[in-house]
Amino acid sequence: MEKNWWKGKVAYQIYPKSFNDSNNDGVGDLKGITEKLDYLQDLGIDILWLSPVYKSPFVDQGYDIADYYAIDPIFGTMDDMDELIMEAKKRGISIIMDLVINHCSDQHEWFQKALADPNGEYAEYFYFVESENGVPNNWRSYFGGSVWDKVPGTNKYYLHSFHKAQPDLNWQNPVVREKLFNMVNWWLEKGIAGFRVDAIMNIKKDLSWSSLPSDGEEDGLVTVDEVLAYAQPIEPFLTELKEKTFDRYNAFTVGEVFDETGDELQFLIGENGMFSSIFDFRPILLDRKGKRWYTFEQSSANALKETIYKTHKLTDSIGILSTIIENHDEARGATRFIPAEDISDTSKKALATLQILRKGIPFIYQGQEIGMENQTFDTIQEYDDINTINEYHVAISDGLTDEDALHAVQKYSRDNARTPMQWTDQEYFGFSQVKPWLLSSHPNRQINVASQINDATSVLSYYKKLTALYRHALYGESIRSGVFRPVYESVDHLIAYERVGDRRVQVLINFSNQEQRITLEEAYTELLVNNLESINQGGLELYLEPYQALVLGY
Ligand code: ISL
Repeated sequence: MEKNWWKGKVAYQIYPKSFNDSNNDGVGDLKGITEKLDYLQDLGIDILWLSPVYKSPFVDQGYDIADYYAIDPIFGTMDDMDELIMEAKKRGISIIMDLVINHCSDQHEWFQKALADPNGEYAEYFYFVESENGVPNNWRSYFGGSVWDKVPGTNKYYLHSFHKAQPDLNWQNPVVREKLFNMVNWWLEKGIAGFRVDAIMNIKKDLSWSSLPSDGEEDGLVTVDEVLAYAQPIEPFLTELKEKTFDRYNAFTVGEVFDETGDELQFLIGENGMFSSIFDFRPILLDRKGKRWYTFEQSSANALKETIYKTHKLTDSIGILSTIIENHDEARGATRFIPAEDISDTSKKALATLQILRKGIPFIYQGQEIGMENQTFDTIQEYDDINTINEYHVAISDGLTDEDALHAVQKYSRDNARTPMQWTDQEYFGFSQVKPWLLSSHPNRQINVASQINDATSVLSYYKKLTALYRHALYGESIRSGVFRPVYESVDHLIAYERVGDRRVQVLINFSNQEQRITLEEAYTELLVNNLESINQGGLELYLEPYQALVLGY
């Protein structure tokens, strides 16, 4: 198999609980995914990332793994998994799993044994730190509160960067590393093609456990995120992981890495980098004004454009990014990136064009391809996600009214993207015959696959047009591997770039509700894609309608 077989591919993320429920228990499952492989093939998907399907108590929806070698019964059996891998392969689709190895579940056998004997060998699988006077330091977990919880019956505390049901694994312990590596190889042996690697920059800890100045919130704590800078070096762990596992199988890996600096890119995704690719979270992070969801603000088209240009400038000579507009942790891209009054099929198609044709591996998140938007939940009780519930309570304790707190979490809740995939406009969306595990108060069921699949003008059909360009006889090579080059940079709200390989493809996106005029430098050879029915052109003068996107071949 070719070394970088994954270059120029199109990927899709499945959130298994919410994709397709084959046995009508209200929860999606593996057989449900297998049933939809033809749909995915038709969409032009090469790589399928499954969010965790391992055995789990689902405190954090599967990102708390109780057994790395077992499929959770709500998803089916290991036979179902084998069948999915095989059926996908038949359709030219590679499966990648979610690799969650910073932490496991408190229900994992290792943690249970550690609790049973807090001085025994399994205690060394975790960070059990002795402390006489309360918690060892002032670090705040990602989901709120201290990262420390008491080991019952001792004066020790265990570390959890995320929820208290997600104890961090002790990567300092070579036995733990070896067991994790064996597990990774076991899955690769099974025939999966690689992994999306969860929260991987958290595996190295600052073992001095020093407190840091509070980040200014009332609890006097500091987010564990800030501590990562002191947890160095991480290289030896990542190198060992890569050499003992991924490299041996020529696996595709995409790291969940945030806030990487330009200097780190070579190490992360360069020629001999730790991962095949990492996600480009920069467009998503644009909203992060202040620390809490209630302080976040929607970014502008110009900010988006600037970030994208900068990112490619910084990265493209080094490695390949994986691009997203949303995922299971984020708001829906349409709602995040398009001003509410401008959301339409046209603007969704414009956003799609921007992401899918950038240089990189586009990851389409389930439902994105039909233009699913944020969901409305009327009360905090209707939410499932632990992060949402935490952000709501923080907002309340910071003095927001119930209404304002709810408003903030509505916009950024992880549940926005976790509701069932909308296959039809039926009561339960053709996802299930029974009430799904997560349901918004007012589902926007008019957005569904059935109504779009045979409509040549639908968002879904448009996504297919974009992915088809990856296989285009004349222009495919440029889309798959051509250089990214910004054009018409100074034109307000116009996000425009070329992909230059054997041929030249120009992508022009008017990301605004105002008409835009530009003068083309030369006549194009072929209009490859237009998200509107017509093109308003006089000679080289081009009038772009609001949110019009054009893909021109030269
Ligand atoms: O979700 C977030 C913000 O809404 C992030 O802080 C998130 O927790 C972080 O990106 C790590 O995410 C990953 O690991 C978590 C899990 O909850 C997320 O679903 C996963 O993507 C812990 O395993």
